[in-house]
Amino acid sequence: MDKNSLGLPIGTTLDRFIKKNQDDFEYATGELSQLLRDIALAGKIINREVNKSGLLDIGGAYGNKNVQGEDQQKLDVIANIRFTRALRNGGQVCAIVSEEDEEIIHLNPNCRYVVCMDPLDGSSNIDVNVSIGTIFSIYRRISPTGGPVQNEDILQPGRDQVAAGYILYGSSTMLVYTTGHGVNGFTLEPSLGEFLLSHNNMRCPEEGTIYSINEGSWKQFDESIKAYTLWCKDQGLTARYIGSLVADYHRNMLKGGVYLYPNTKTAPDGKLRLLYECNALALIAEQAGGMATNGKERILDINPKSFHQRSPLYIGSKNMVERVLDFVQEGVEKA
Ligand code: AFP
Repeated sequence: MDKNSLGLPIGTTLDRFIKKNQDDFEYATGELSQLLRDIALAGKIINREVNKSGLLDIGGAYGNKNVQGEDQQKLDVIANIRFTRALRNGGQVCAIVSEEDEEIIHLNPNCRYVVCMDPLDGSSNIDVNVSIGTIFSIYRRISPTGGPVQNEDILQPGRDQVAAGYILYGSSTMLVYTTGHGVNGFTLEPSLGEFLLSHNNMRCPEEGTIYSINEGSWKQFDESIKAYTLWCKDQGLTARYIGSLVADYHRNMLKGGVYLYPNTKTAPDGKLRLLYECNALALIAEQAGGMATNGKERILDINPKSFHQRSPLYIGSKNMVERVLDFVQEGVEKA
């Protein structure tokens, strides 16, 4: 029987897996375990909404713009509401930073955990029935419980995440997460409504053949990124780009590949958000043996300055990310 590092077989329910994980930590209080269960519950609710989005009048733009100035989709708004409600009702979270809200959402000040999330990433793919995802990062607050949450509780480097993960709404729905002891993936069994362990101790191949970048932005790229992309073609690598970070990342983690969202002429800090996109995936990548960098430093070592800060991202198979770095750093030397 296939066993993971906790000695639990494939098919184990997420609940049981979380409980066993908790039992292995002497001083665990169960709060983080409950929080992970709350996130899984919210994920099931979003999954239900996503699956019927073509049937109900919830697809399409909402008419508002989010803090990034992008059109909000109705499902983005629904996912944000559902997640916030699940975390509020679960009672383990003192504050949320969400892609959809400019300000911190303050919850129970007596709780120890902060959540940064993108409730529905890749939302321009909703209306065309293509994979989308939820991304979450969990931090322990620094300021004492009882008082209001401070900026320092949110603006922590990614290496201080206590847990991180994503939910991929794809050909099946998967929850992938880490608490810093490897990465495990759970597939939703829809008839049971349970996430079951399907991918234990996930590892990202060190080398791969896939590169993922929006080449439509070619004219905006630095010369080093253009050179890297040409090198990929020269090597006969395979280009794959969905435009949903979670889906692109997940494929590359399983098959071996690199995802690039560089800084461009029009977006000098790139597009992706450090706190609720890059950090979570960077922790998962490293825990799976992969690598994540902004071209200058490890993503997990960046000290965030603002909630909605953007960052370039190069992530995936270790050797492939290192090769991107060679090009980027050579470009810096030439400049
Ligand atoms: P949307 O949520 O606006 O679709 O953005 C998705 C995303 O943040 C990330 O999931 C994609 O990898 C990336 O943006 C795609 O950006 P480009 O359209 O510029 O390639």
